[in-house]
Amino acid sequence: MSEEASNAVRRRTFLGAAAGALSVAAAGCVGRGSEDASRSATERRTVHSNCWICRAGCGQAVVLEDGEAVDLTGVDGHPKASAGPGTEGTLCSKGLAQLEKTYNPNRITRPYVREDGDLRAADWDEAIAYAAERLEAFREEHGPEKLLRYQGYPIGGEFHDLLFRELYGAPIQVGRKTTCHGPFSDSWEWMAGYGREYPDWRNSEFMIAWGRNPMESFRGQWEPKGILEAIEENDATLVCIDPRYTKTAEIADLWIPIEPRTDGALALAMGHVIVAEELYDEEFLEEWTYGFDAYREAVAEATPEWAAEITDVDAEVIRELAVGFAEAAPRAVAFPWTGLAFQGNGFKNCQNVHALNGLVGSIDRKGGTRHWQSGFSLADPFEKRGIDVPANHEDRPTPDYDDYPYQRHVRDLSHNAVPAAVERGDIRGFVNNWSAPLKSGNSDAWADALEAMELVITVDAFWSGVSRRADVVFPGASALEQPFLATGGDGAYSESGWVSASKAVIEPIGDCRTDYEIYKDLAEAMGWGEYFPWEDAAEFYDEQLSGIGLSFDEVAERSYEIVSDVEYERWREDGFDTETGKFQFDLDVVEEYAALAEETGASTAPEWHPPDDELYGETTDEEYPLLLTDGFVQQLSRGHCQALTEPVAEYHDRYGFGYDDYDGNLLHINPRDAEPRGIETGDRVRITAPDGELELVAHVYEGVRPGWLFTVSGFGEYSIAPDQAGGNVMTINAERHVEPVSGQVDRNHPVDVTPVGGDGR
Ligand SMILES: Nc1nc2c(c(=O)[nH]1)N[C@H]1C(S)=C(S)[C@@H](COP(=O)(O)OP(=O)(O)OC[C@H]3O[C@@H](n4cnc5c(=O)[nH]c(N)nc54)[C@H](O)[C@@H]3O)O[C@H]1N2
Ligand SMILES: Nc1nc2c(c(=O)[nH]1)N[C@H]1C(S)=C(S)[C@@H](COP(=O)(O)OP(=O)(O)OC[C@H]3O[C@@H](n4cnc5c(=O)[nH]c(N)nc54)[C@H](O)[C@@H]3O)O[C@H]1N2
Ligand code: SF4
Ligand SMILES: [Mo]
Repeated sequence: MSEEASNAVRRRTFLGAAAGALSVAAAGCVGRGSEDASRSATERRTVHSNCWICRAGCGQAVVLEDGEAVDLTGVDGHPKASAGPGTEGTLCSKGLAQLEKTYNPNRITRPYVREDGDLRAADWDEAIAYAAERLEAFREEHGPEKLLRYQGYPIGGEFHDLLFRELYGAPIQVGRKTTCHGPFSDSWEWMAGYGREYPDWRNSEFMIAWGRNPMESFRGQWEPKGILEAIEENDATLVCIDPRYTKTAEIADLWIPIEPRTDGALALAMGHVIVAEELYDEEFLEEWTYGFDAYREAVAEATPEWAAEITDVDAEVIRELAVGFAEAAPRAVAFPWTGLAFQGNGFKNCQNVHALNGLVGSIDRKGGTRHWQSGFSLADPFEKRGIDVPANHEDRPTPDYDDYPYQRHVRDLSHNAVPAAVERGDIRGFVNNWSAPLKSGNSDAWADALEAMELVITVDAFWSGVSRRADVVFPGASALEQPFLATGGDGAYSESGWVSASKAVIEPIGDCRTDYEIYKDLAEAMGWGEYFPWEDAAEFYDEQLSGIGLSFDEVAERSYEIVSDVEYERWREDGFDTETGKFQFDLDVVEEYAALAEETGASTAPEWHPPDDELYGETTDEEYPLLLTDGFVQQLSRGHCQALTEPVAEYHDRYGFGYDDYDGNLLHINPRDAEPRGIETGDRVRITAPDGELELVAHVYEGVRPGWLFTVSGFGEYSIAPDQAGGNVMTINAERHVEPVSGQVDRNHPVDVTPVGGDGR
């Protein structure tokens, strides 16, 4: 390799992340080396892959040495790894940690089956035969509808669906909408008619990261880079609304450490100003919206002074924020995500934030929100081969959804309703693909439920609360070990659709297998081999890509391809895919929501509901005066990197924390809450809540709002962290912690904190 090329692969970190590769290579865990790689065993060479840690799929160049991956960098110009055409490709520190992940000594590298109560190692033939037999017996005894499907962000998710939904016939999956984004995406879908929006940061002039932290929790490098470019080149304003001082807050023009869960009130007050001062987009409102009268009525009394009392944001600041946003529109975007989605009153809060974009007409417009669409369709490999896939999951009996109205009207099971469904006997088995559900909601009840289930099958790379309780554990291949295909209309190329593909660049470690192989082998053992005729996933992807005249090999060779133009303002031609064909401020026309509202008394109109201990989340009181939630930092994923040394060390370094004695998550607590409780940085503290308690180590810090506590998810009991270090906040979560419209887990917990050990405790 030329010196220039080898230098090229060294410039690699974004956001100051440390390099993590070398210590891994030194650890001596060597891959077997792929066929391809072993031919050039004595050379270094660079091949393409895609990072899948945060499921963004940043294109990466992987340096192979003797068949082992030794270095990584982003691919220049890649829609996810760069800021756009001609710009440098980079990976974040989590992406770089893939080397450590791949060669991590704690990885599960062979199948396991349960025998006489214990898990024991098995070979593949035995594990597949055992799983197939147990699945068949389960179906005969209980019916396929008693098997619950669950997926994280797997690479071969469609093959899991094919096997367990279409062929086996299991109708129910607990999806992302009750663990990640239900309130945010349901409200958007009902208002704008499409499931996902994304901010057109790069072209924006006024960006509100609203309960979002895109400088740390980005979906590909294009997001933070787009924001930085918008600031530099468009002189854009960035506002961060977050009770935590994040990296987004650090670079923002305005940081608003709002009183948690009052976001909907702030949004209504901004709407009040925009309506009162007639700063809205008149043409858009008249021609393209439904329910503006209801909106006008909802904001009539919602003055900045009213909201100031609720939100702890100065009325003048609210006015300035509203005017700045409206004046920059349509190049203005207010974008919420998990900060609002994880609230018990999150649906209403998201509805009110989305409404602001409608009010100023920044819908699918340059610099506003963007419709997540690719502008092209791939071919259907089943159709190409004349394979008629059955839909055995259809018309299966579903459980009796008496417990919660959202289950009757909006979606099947919520994550938090699973343990009760198991207790009732509605669910008796579980197939899991790359997910760690025991950090996502009522985890103690979930752990008991997994133990009570008759059959648990999982694909995972590490020992987690699920894999430890499984009857069959299949060791999955990581991103470097699998072929990959992603398509997107979200990325650095705001006006283009793209595909990105890569081959497996190393052979799976140990006895690990790709997702496709696992599901194909299982299907064959169950008599469904005809539905998996492809040699490997690469062949399947190749047939998909033939629909746009590309081959898998050529895209993998180049890493990505721009394949379509995606115009803005598609609604001008197509209208909105909603009940009224328009952007909807009032959701009374949405049948499922109207039915739910009638039953619960929730309004479909844009309103704000405070937490009320009944429907919309719990309130703090004298016994539990502080509010605790968890989330992400740049260095870690939700529950994916906690087994790795480098990302955890980088996270601790960031807060100046010595990590020799403690490998877990830190409890960020404001000095005003810490001092009266005698808590100092480094102290072990006990968090008590109505439904349990947990221990963490305190980090006393001005960067969280008084009265509010924050930690990082994915540590502690049931996690993949070595020795389950740290604390799992979801051990204090309970079935009732659910947002009432979407069924999403509510992750806001009233708690108190005391130092461990002192004062007789
Ligand atoms: N408490 C709490 N819970 C949350 C969140 C939170 O902030 N706090 N966030 C929520 C959100 S937004 C989301 S999207 C979900 C995500 O939740 P999940 O989809 O469950 O994702 P992860 O927790 O990252 O866990 C992924 C699992 O994949 C495994 N894994 C890692 N690498 C590989 C691999 O290469 N191959 C295979 N086969 N397996 C692998 C890990 O061991 C882990 O068990 O979590 C939600 N749950
Ligand atoms: N580093 C990293 N990046 C990721 C992921 C990851 O695991 N790690 N996961 C990916 C996934 S699955 C997702 S869903 C996205 C999520 O992307 P984001 O939604 O941007 O993720 P968070 O960092 O959780 O941002 C939510 C912010 O809301 C704040 N918040 C909490 N409560 C409130 C409140 O009441 N009001 C307001 N206004 N703010 C509040 C939190 O302090 C937090 O900073 O990130 C993606 N990118
Ligand atoms: S943003 Fe980071 S973790 Fe996510 S895909 Fe890109 S490199 Fe991987
Ligand atoms: Mo997520």
